[in-house]
Amino acid sequence: RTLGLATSDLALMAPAQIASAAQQRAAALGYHLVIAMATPGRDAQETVNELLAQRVDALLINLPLDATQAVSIQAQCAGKPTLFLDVEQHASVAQCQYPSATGARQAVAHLVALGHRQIGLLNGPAGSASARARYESWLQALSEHELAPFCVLQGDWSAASGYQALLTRLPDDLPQALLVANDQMALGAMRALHQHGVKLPGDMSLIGYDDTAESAWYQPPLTTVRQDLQQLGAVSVDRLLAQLRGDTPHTVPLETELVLRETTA
Ligand code: IPT
Repeated sequence: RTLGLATSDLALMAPAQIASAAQQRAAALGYHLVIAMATPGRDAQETVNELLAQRVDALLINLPLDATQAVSIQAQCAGKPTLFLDVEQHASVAQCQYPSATGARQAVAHLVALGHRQIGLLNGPAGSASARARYESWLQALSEHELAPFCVLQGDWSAASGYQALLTRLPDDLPQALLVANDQMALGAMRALHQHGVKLPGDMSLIGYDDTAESAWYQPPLTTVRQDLQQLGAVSVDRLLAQLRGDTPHTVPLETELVLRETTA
């Protein structure tokens, strides 16, 4: 009665909040959840091995993986149920992920409705399946309004990287609005904008992605694409247990939601 969670760095808010929810759900259902965290210089295989060595019965994999890597991790788990949370959508493995297309469309439609045409992007790291999916979805959504990105910046998910990315455009090479691949980078971006006297939302609009528990407490409170991380943690445990028992999982569809706060106008 032990489940494993292989996770991205828990210093990041989203994986931490997913792990917390998964832990609580597993405990409520009488399961132990052991966690193995990716660390620099250790590949996904080694992280998963740490769980297999602890004789877990089934595994949640919240590590950024392309399709080939995911299939080989699944093979490594030798018939134990696996469920992937951060994998290329076309991968032929069991997945539990929020689709990026809806969130991107919601965010772009909101900015276009506000009259913005110069829309910049702040991407997550190139090695992340979910970051690439968000980027592709933004491009698609922009093209549906006959737009191309005003600029494309990149960070590594951290607030510091969002801050650095904005410094490359400041003081005045800014879009009318910026779509950011996660709320932590948006936090750093907001700090850089504040330092240069750029007012949100008066001078620029900003939309994050995730809606972590902190995002309502930014100054100003962050408009963002919400993935319910609490729900993601709980639902992934439910689905993994259904796989373990051989039940057909009653699949709750996961849908993002645009949460309007105070960084867009
Ligand atoms: C994804 C978050 O959206 C992003 O902010 C970052 O924390 C990343 O995880 C870390 O890997 S959520 C994941 C389930 C795709």
